[in-house]
Order: sequence, then C-alpha cells, then structure tokens
Amino acid sequence: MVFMATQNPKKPPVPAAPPAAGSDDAVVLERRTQRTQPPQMFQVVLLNDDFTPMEFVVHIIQEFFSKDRETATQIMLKIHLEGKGICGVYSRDVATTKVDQVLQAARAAGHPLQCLSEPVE
Ligand code: TYC
Repeated sequence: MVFMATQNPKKPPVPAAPPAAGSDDAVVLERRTQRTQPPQMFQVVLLNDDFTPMEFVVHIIQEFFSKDRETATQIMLKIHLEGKGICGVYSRDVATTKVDQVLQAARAAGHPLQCLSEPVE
C-alpha cells in the first residue's frame, strides 16, 4: 500500500533574531577557567603535659606517624620544649583517625596525652 503525503513538509520556523549587543536583554557569557581545588589537609598535633612519659610519646609518634626513633625523639622534645608539635599532615578522615588512635592508646595506658587535628593554613 502506498501512502501519499497530504501536505508539503513544513519549513522550520525562522529563529528570532538574537538581541543586539548592548541592548537590555543581551546575555553575556563570561568564559571562566574552572579550577579544582586540592582537598584541605589537616595537621595532627600533640600537646605537652607534665605527666605523660617521654618514652611513651616517642613510642606513639613512631607507631602512629611512621617516624623513625630519631625523628620521633626530636618531635617529642620539640613538643616538650615548645608546648606542641606537628606529627603529620593528612586528609581530614585520616587525621581524625590518627587523633582517635592516639587518644585511645594514651587513655588505655593511663596517660593524659592530648592530640588534635587542625586545618593546614
Ligand atoms: N613533658 C613530658 C614530661 O616531661 C613529656 C611530654 C612530651 C609529654 C610531649 C607530652 O606531647 C608530649 N614527661
């Protein structure tokens, strides 16, 4: 069976003329380069106190921040002398986990050692 077209195909409507540059309804698209920011990093800080043994702090820094004994001792002494010191810099989740691990180990051993994380400037 053959079907005949009953109407001529319609031409597409002619688009409206774009608004003239400078007219009130002109749309200006700025070209912007998109830049992805690197994730915020967090430093894990140990605080000094008068009771936690130096040897325990050195052990903690070695254990949870993967420092050799020499480096761990230097960081511990800096904390002892200056009041606080950075043990490592991590993503938010890893930093939070490190803080939890240190506090748990300190409490389990009966030491008041304090640890926190803060955004890196
Ligand atoms: N000040 C402690 C002492 O003399 C040692 C110490 C160092 C404690 C670092 C905590 O984060 C610390 N035994």
